[in-house]
Amino acid sequence: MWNTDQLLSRYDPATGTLDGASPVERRLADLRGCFADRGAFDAALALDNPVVYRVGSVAPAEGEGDLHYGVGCVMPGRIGDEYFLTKGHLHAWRPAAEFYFGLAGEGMMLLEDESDGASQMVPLRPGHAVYVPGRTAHRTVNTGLVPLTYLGVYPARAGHDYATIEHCNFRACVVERGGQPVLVPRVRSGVVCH
Ligand code: PAN
Ligand code: ZN
Repeated sequence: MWNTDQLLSRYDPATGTLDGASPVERRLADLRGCFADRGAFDAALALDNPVVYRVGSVAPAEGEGDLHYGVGCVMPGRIGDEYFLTKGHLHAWRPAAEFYFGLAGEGMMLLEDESDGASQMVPLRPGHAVYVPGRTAHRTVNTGLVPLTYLGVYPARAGHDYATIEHCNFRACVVERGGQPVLVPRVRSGVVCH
């Protein structure tokens, strides 16, 4: 029998955190190479190294069929015209899908199909359930003025492959145009992967 502490984790809307979760904090300096405009990135980092996002993950069990979950919180902000974002990843076990649920704020999920490279953005807001299929790179983008908070649930065996994205980055990015988020091809890159 499991005890209640293993089964229950409480979300605190005031802090955007789950109790019992192991927290990871990513600051601007941790996101080198993620933003399209490297000049704007270097200029921003010269001034400050703010927290861009936090994620707290819960791993109740590791067996086949088990689930892990986490709450992410991305701060509002931009580098040039590109909104603050998470590193993004593919799942190491490629068939692993993920379920996202928006809790607070407003943003987009940036998705990229590994098989054909097609990019898509899907709105993520409170009450939105977003299905991230397997074999799909995913990144969360805060397009609003307050922290974007969301729940993600994924197979325990999914694992995180950050290296593929660190090497090539996403093919598209979410930028502000006339006050609205739009999806555009990423142009300023030092690495040609695609
Ligand atoms: C999420 C992410 C979370 C942080 O829980 O881990 O949004 O993004 P990065 O992992 O890309 O830094 C998830 O997709 N887990 O699989
Ligand atoms: Zn994931």
